[in-house]
Amino acid sequence: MFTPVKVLTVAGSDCSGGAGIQADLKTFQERDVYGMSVVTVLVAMRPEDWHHQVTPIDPEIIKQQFRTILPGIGAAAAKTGMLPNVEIIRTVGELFAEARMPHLVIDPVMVCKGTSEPLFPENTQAMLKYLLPIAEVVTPNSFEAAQLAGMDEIKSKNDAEEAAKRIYQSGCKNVVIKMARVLSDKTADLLFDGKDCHWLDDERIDTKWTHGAGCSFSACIAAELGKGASVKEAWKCAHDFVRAALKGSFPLNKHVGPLYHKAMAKNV
Ligand code: PXL
Repeated sequence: MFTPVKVLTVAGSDCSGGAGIQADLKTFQERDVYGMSVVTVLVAMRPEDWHHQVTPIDPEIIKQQFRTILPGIGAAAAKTGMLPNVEIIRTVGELFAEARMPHLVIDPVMVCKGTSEPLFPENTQAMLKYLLPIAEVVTPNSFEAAQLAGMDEIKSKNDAEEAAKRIYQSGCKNVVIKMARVLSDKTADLLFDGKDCHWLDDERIDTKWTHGAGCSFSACIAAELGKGASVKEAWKCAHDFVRAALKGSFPLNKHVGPLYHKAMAKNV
């Protein structure tokens, strides 16, 4: 009998299918782990302008879903995505602390592409308090990293290293900062493991269809950690997986376009 590695995402539903739990479950499938989900928020988009309408789920219902999986089933690793308010961040943090989750990846989602204003600034403090201390890896983009580090902006690799060191003080074991939009025609990913800064440098992939890249990246790290990879191996795998999927990304309509999650497997 085949028993797959089981991995959990605690995240929002993006009904367009490109980000959130939908992206996470597609990533889990591609990385050959069994995916499970706890839905924290429902996101719908207005067809005219793609304005995001965000409906948080009652924390009691989040608890019911969570307990179905932990302790009800068990999971080798987990990730979090969009957690829309302080109460939900605290609830999820307490549930994971109680469950003693061995491999927890925190994707500190603060904005959706296409919406410029931060979702809820007070959430940053709650993430620092309830989630980062129990995280094995935290995966902010440059905007989220600046918020978590209390810096104005991240404009260079030096800024990113400074932010990573500050974020590390919150108790997480590893900080990954995605620099996709910062370095003119280049892109780079930083991993700070508490001792050393490691960089993966690349040419930027020229596409505007990047919806769900961050979600898929953190989901891939969680899947690989669940299968027993080291943090460095999981980070490199996620970097390659998302780059391949970005090369195959496509538009859904004039507003949004997701990654092609099968790109790596099909070698397109
Ligand atoms: O890409 C950030 C993100 C995460 N989670 C959900 C989303 C979005 C952006 O639309 O809808 C549920």
